[in-house]
Amino acid sequence: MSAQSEHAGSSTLSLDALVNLLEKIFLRHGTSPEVARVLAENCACAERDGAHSHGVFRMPGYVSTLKSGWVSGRAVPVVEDVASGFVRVDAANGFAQPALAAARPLLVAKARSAGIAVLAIRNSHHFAALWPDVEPFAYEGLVALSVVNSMTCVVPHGADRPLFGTNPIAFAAPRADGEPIVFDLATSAIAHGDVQIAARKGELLPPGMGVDSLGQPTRDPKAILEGGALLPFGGHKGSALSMMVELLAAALTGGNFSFEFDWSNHPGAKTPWTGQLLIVIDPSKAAGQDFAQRSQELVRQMHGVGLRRLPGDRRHRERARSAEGITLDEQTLAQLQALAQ
Ligand code: NDP
Ligand code: PYC
Repeated sequence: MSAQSEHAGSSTLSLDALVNLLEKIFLRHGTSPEVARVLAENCACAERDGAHSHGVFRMPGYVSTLKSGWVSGRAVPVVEDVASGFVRVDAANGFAQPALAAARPLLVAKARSAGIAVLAIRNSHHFAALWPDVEPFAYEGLVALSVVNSMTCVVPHGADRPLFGTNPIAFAAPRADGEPIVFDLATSAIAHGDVQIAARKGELLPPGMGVDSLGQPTRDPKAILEGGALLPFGGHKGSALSMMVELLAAALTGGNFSFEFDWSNHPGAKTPWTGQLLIVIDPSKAAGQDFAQRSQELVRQMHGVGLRRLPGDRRHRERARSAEGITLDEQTLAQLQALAQ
């Protein structure tokens, strides 16, 4: 397939062509080549997998944030080997993904030797989907869990004002005959990115996602974005998980809680300045049968009781479809090309 083909109203790009275009945008806005590559791959892979709230939709936000001086696009993460099962990274006010990339070899070596290892990233900005951070570990036979906190926009269950971020949790585990088992979910009823997309399209949200500036339930995404707030998923249960994410991703790493940073002096800043935690486990150290066989058996049983869709199935279907190329509408492609100029 050629790098780009055109159809009425849309263009289809190969993954490489999209990565190259996004990389150009990051470089054009002052990031180092290393940061540009990592973020471009992350964002292009989200688009490829149909994770639209964190695909190319995010590029204008990355650009306005870089322009605002809020984040350092040339940060060099500082990796610290602090204990047999603990790695710390100071992302130096840069993005979390390059910090993870810098610490990854040490983290994996520790997980394999100690059976478990923690990576605590602080002073970092995460503006992306979380599954790309955990899925690669499962392809290497490891189990991985990650949490990241974001920006105050979620009302804790039982409270009347926002405090928590949308705080996602992602998990990945290998399985014997198939793609790894991966889920990645915001602890808010809906991701902030999806509220922005609904507002742009002029669509109403399902009930129970958020409140307006007076704290009244609303289905209007604009009312949520303009002074309103989101609710946790699952009432007190999602709220407890969101609290846990604040503790693990911020308190434990040395990063900011979602309510602790103030970007008001940086108009255009969109990336939360927080922290991220990863826990990686080597299941070969565990008792019992091979873990990947056991997870395969669990999936078999789930299918046996009628389950049609595992978390991750939709993404992998989209990924397979994107082997033919990633389709962008003309307006989106033109916007990306303009950002690269
Ligand atoms: P979704 O609710 O769309 O999906 C959550 C998970 O559930 C996914 O693993 C999804 O798999 C799976 N899933 C969805 N529907 C079903 C179903 N019917 N049956 C089985 N599994 C299902 O995601 P969210 O809206 O909660 O989050 C969207 C993204 O936003 C995430 O990638 C998250 O990391 C990101 N985010 C990032 C933040 C940050 O600070 N960086 C903050 C908040 C969110 P599949 O993917 O295959 O559909
Ligand atoms: O979609 O909630 C979200 C989000 C916050 C930060 C990055 N994405």
